[in-house]
Amino acid sequence: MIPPPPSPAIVATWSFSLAAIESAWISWMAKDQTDATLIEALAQACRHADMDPLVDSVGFGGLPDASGRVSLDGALMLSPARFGGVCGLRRHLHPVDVARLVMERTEHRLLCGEDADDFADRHGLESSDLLAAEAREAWQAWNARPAADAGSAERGLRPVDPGLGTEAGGRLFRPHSGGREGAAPAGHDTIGVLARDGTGRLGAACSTSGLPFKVPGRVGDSPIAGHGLFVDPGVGQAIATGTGELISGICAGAVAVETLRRGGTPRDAVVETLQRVEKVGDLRPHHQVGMIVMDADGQVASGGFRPGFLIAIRGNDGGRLVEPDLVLRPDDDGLPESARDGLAKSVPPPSR
Ligand code: SD4
Repeated sequence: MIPPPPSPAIVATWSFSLAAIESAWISWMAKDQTDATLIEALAQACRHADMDPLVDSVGFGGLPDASGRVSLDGALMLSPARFGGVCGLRRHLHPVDVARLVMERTEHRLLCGEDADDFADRHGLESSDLLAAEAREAWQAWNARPAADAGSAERGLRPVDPGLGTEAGGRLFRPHSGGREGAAPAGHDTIGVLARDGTGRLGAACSTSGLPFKVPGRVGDSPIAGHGLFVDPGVGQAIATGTGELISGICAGAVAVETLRRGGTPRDAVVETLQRVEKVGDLRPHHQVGMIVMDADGQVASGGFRPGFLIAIRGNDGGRLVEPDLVLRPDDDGLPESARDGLAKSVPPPSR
């Protein structure tokens, strides 16, 4: 029997992505399925999140670095040969659009900083101010906090998806108090998107403002192939979100797709990747890693290192939010045993 043609699908990280992939889906499904329309769907989903000031993790609304300036990272990938990434953008709101230009108009894979902004200018992309008023206020509060509190506030920032329909909207970060209620302060995270069209074509993209109040110049996993995303046509694809230092440290995207290549299922790939995170051994209370893995047939699995991760899915049967298939440490909402000094290395106190 001839199997039915595979259905197209988009899956993405965190509940704020649901509106983003819905918008991309509508336009995508109105077009022929080509590389170009797949790329456009990925870029459109990311642009949607970039533009929402209530999403405090991506684009406009993203939290700034320790100097009070926003910097954005992002990437687009169709295969190991068709990849573009960009990091440290300070003037362009849509990293995936710049990454697409890197992929399509250069022989390079990754551009950074001011030169990446200049490159975007030369290709006609508009500059804009990236710092939303709410993000500026969050930075001012962070910057003004008593020196004695340095470390404690950052230690509590762990991405916890409030779900749809809550007042927290796209805000993922809240002080880690052991409880799941309460106002969500400004925070951060990434939109990561995996798409597969009806012909089996794969593609991934991500856009992020990175860690809040990060050391200026810090680059996370999102713009790097094999770290925050990886696509190997015929094998599968993966996207990661959360603490970029952990994701990069184990090359999470590559690990996940290599698990598929060895014959593992998407669930195997998620488990293996999260277990490697655990083996890193320097886990702090604010650390989180979320993974989504899709194989070449379109089977999807997702997982979080700790509770608080949600996945958005859009297919022919509609859009929905789902809990991850597995949480490696389901009861771990408190201090991990490896937390020693409680000062997040990736988010140091201000230098003053
Ligand atoms: C990063 N993983 O830069 C990205 C985005 C992020 O929590 O902040 N996730 O580390």
